Amino acid sequence: RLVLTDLDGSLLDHHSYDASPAKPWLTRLRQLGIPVIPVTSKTRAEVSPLREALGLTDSPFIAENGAVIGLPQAWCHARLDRPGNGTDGLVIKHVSVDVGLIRARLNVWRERLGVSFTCMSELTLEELKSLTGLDNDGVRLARLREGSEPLIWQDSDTALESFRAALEGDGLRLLRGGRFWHVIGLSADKGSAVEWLIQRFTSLRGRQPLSMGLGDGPNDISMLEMVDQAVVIRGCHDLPVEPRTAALYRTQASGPVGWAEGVNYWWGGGDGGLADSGA
Ligand code: 2M8
Ligand code: MG
Ligand code: MG
Repeated sequence: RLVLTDLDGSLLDHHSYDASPAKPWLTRLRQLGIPVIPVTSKTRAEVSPLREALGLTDSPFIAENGAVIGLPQAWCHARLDRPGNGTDGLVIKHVSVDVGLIRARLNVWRERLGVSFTCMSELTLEELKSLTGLDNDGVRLARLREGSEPLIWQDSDTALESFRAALEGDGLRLLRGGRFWHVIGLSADKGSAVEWLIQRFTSLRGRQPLSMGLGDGPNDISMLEMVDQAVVIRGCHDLPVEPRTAALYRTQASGPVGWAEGVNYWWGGGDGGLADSGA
């Protein structure tokens, strides 16, 4: 089995970034050897201390909405991966377009279309802190981007559609996160990265995993459509999250309380639960 999970607003509380209510399930899954894989808009630099704090260092992770994939040794393929080009012996795969190119194209379209937005890299540290509730260290790590740029849209919905079309011509797309729009390469999203990881698991273990996915935002839909069992966690804002999948559970609670509710729904007991499966 595999758990693939969004962080902000899902495993972590949208405001406090706390994961405590999910801890009993995290411990149980670790004891059973079931990987819990972060699939997030956050950067590799942000994910690294979180993996340590949440006890997820044996799991791979997907950062920047699918633009960056990190693999621990046990997930590496002797023939396909060059050994440990990342910190902690991790193999890092960059899937998308380099962030420098994304920023350059954003500046071109801002001028040509005359639209208004502010990129995360243009916000002052103080602005970013008050917008996200992150501390000094948090915003510093959030700005270390490799394959996607978050931005705050400050123009009309019509202008947003022209902007979206212009970006598509460049091989770029817009994804909606909790607070920001994220600009990323067209080929990258959470769903494609999750599909890639599930294939990797299957080729290493010689069998398909049963996969559960949990998320609260529109950028989680592609991931939720890729897994066997999906959980939509109640969001803090009214964003439509409508994955096309039959095996879907919507939680009553939001954040990590909803996360535990979702895992409990699918794997807590009864048919398909962990108690009678031996994982
Ligand atoms: C951004 O991501 C969230 C995820 O939904 C958002 O769009 O609101 C990212 O920039 C991430 O790196 C950062 O940690 C987070 C902080 O709230 O915001
Ligand atoms: Mg989220
Ligand atoms: Mg997210």
